[in-house]
Amino acid sequence: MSLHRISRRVFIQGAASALALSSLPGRPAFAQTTVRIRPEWQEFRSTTEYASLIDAIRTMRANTNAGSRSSLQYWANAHVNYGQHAIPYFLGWHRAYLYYFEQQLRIVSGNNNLVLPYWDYYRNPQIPAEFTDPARDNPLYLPRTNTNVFSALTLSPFNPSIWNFQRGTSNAFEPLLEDAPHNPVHNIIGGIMGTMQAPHDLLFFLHHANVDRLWHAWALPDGKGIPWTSSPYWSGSFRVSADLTLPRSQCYHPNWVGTDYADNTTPTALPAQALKKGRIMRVQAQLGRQRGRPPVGDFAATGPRAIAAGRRSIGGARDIGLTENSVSVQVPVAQDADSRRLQTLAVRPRERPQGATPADGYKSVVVVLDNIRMLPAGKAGGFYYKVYLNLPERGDAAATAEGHLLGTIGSFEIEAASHHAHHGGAAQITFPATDVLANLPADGFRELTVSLVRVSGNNSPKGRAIAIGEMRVEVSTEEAYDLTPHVAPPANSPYRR
Ligand SMILES: [Cu+2]
Repeated sequence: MSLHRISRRVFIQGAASALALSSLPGRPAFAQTTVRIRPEWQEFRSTTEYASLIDAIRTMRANTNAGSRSSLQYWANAHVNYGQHAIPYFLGWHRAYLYYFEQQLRIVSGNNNLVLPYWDYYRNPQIPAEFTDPARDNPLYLPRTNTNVFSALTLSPFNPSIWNFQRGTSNAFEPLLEDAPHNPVHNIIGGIMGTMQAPHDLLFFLHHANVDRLWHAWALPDGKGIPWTSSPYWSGSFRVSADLTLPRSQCYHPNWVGTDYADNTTPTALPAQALKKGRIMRVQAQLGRQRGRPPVGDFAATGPRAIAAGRRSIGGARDIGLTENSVSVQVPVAQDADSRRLQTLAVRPRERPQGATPADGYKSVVVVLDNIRMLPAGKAGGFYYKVYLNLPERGDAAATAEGHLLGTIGSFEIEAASHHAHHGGAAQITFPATDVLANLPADGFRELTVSLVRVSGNNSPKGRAIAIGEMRVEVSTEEAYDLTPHVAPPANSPYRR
């Protein structure tokens, strides 16, 4: 297999340098002439580059000068201060970030052939053994809460219906991939991986190389719904750190940052751990077959009210504590007008009768987790929650759960939200719910139920781990669907070759 890899590398290097990349309209003038193949960890560890990577990480961990690009602290700070999470460009920003970090690895190691390997947890969800050996001189070892990420995995982003790219659109890949497996891999591992300081753990970079690979694999062969580089979407630059920027458009395709992957296929099945003790684990969570939704907790209701311009709460509940047990939260819809709004919004724009527009200018529904924070029992991470809307009360909730899923929450998302909140402000996590609502049977909408299904690893904590000040359902004047027609990339796109 390495023979194949080497010949491919040589071919790509030759092909790329022979092409006058900058002469094509819409294609940015980038100087990348070498495309290096990032291998999977199991292959990488037997290459001569392995020792260079270990050396570089040992050096960068020992360097405590946060102002130096040769310290891991520099990269952790860049991620904390400039990382884009739960907002547009999650994938593009991290591609730029890996590009510069990989260059730094080459500088620190002095090995110009060094590349970042990726960890394909869809093949092996167990953290590679090199990372879990607690020997004092092992620069890859850090204390982590769990060592297997099987329960973080999902095939949802690779469903053929997921064709759009940008968030704010239905069927969009970027927010879906960020939501899972990206966030839950951070959360299930826990320790520093469950925080914004995650780049202290080399596993962060293997995880993100895999996320980047999955993006490219999904986009093949035709670029799917990724806007072409002439779109305003790609104008401007990413700020990667205090002193590094990269044109956004350069992150359209991995070759433009000098990267390709040993395997460019999307996962088609969950790994073997899916079959434990002869039993198929269906939603990898506590949603058992024939069990219905988790029991409804006893929470104080909050009333409907205006939240901000264009945002209205139609009801909620306050002081919700999340433990190792799953729980459902009931949201009464007290006002008839709000029930009617939900009824209107539960029909996708293309399926609405002609002329029917959402009442009062409200165009979307969101579920807001306001003033959400980690409690001491949850600080070491190692768990997350899947958030569902209106799971069936009885019967096989697991069978249809996918269509009810709003997203996931764990320490990683909560910390990211805290960074976005202004000084002393409350962290808020918002899940788009319009498209999920449109999947539900229209039942009058007198009440909504949000279920928080706990997903644990082998070593996850017990007790109150997360507190939510208020969970509420809001209608908003923001558009839930992108109805602009998609323009296919031109013939000179690397996704058209
Ligand atoms: Cu990440």
